[in-house]
Amino acid sequence: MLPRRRRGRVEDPGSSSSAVRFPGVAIYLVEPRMGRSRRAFLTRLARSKGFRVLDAYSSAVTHVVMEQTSAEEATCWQESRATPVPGCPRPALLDIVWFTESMAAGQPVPVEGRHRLEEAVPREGPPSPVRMPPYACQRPTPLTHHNASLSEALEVLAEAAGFEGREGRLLAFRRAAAVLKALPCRVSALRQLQGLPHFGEHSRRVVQELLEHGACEEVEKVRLSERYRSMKLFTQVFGVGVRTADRWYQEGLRTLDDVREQVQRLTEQQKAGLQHHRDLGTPVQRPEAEALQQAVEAAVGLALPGATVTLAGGFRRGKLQGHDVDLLITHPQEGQEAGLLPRVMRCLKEQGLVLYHQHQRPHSGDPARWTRRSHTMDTYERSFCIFRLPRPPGAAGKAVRVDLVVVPISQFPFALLGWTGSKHFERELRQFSRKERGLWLNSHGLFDPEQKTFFCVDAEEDIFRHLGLAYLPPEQRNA
Ligand code: DCP
Ligand code: MG
Repeated sequence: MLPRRRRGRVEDPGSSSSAVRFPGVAIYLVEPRMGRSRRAFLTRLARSKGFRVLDAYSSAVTHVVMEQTSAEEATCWQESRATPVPGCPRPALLDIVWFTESMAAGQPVPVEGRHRLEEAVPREGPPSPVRMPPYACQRPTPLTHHNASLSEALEVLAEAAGFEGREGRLLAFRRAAAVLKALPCRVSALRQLQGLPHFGEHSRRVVQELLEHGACEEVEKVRLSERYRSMKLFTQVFGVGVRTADRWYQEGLRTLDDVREQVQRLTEQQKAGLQHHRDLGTPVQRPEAEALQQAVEAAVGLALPGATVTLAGGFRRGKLQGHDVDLLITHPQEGQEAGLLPRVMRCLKEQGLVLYHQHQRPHSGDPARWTRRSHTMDTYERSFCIFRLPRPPGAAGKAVRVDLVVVPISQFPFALLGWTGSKHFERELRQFSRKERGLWLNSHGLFDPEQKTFFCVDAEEDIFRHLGLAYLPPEQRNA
C-alpha cells in the first residue's frame, strides 16, 4: 500500500505542483514531435499557472495538445491510443497554438476551429506581405485585434521603460505593439514580422519567446518585480505621475498605506485620489459614462442653453470601459462658453454629484505659444473632478474620475481630435505633422511655422485632409 499522499499523486499527477484552477480542463501534451525537454518545460509552465496537465493519457484527458503535427497524424495517434467510450466525448485534438494562447491568457481560451487539428488548419504558407505604413495615424487600428497577448506583453515593457524615464525604449516597444494591433491577422510565426516597421531585435525576441513558450521570461519578471508593481500602484492614484511615484519608491514606500502615513505631503488631488482609490480603480462602464454625460448635459443646458457636451477619450473610440470620463463642452457661438464652467460646477454640486474638483483657468495669450509647445497638455479651461454616479436616493453611487474641458467652437475639431486618443495615436499624429509635413499640431490648432498661419477647420476630417492623411474614424484610432 502506498502512503495516502503518494497515492493521491499517482492518481492525479496533473494537480501535484500547484493548485488546479480549471478543474474542467485536463491537458495531455503529446511528446514525439514536441520533444521530451520542451514537453517538461511546457508542463511546468502550465502547472505553475494552475492548469492540470496529466503525465499519462487516460479517459480523464479533455485537451490533447500536439506540435507540428498534421491532421492525419493526429487522428492516427488518437485511434491508436483510445477506444472511444460510449457517451464519453473524445478529447479535443489541438494544435500548440491553443496551449500558447491559453498560457498567455492565464486561463484556457475557448477552443476555436483554427485550434482543432481534425479540422486540418492549413499549415502557414509564406507570409503574405502586409503593407504597414510607419506612423500609427496612417493606418486603421481597431479596438479588438488579432494579437492581444503579444501587444500586451510589449506594452508591459513599454510601461516599465516609462517608469524608468527611458523615453526611447518606451517608444520602441509601444510602436512595435501598435504595429501588432494594426495587423489584419494573427502572428503565429516569427517570419510574419518580416518587413514590418518598428520591430527591433528586442521586440522580436519577446515575440519569439511568446510564440514558442506562451510566456516571456523578461515580461514575467518585470510584471512580478517590486519596482513595477509599486510604480503601477502609485501612478494609478489620481494626481500621481511617474516622478512622484519614483520619489515615493526611492523613499521606501511600497503600499498605499505607506503613502497615507505621509498625508501632510500630499496634494489635495492626491488625497482625494487615495480617499476614493477603490472606486477609481474599478473601470468605468459605458452606461456609467453615459449617465454622467447626461447629468453634465442637464447642468450645461441650464447654465447655457444651446451648449453641447461630447463624450471623448476611449469611450468615443468604442471602448466599453475606461479609467475616466472625458467630456468636452462647447457652444455654437464663439465666446458664449466664457464663464460657463463655474456655473455648471455649482449646479452639479447642488445635486450632490461632486466629490472633488479642481478648476484650471484658461491660459490666455499668443496662440502661437501653445502651438510651439511640445508637451501634450492643452491650456483649455478645465475641471479635474471626481463625481458620484447618480443613483436612486439612499444608494451611495460609485466615485468616478471625470474631466470637463471647455472649448471655443473654432478650436473644437482640434480638441475633439486631441482628446479622442489613443495617447499613442495622438503622439504619432503630432510627430507625423511635424516631421513629414512641417506643421505643428496640438489640441488647439494646426500651425504652419513658415507661413505663420493657422488652418481653419470645421471638422476632424478637415485636419486629416490638411495633413494629407486618409480620415480615420475614432474607432480606428486604437493604436
Ligand atoms: N491625451 C493625450 N496625451 C496625454 C493625455 C491625454 O493625447 N498625455 C488624450 C488622448 C487620450 C485622451 O486625451 O485618449 C483622454 O485621456 P485618457 O487618459 O482619459 O485616455 P483614454 O480615454 O484613451 O483612456 P481611458 O479609457 O483609460 O480613460
Ligand atoms: Mg479617458
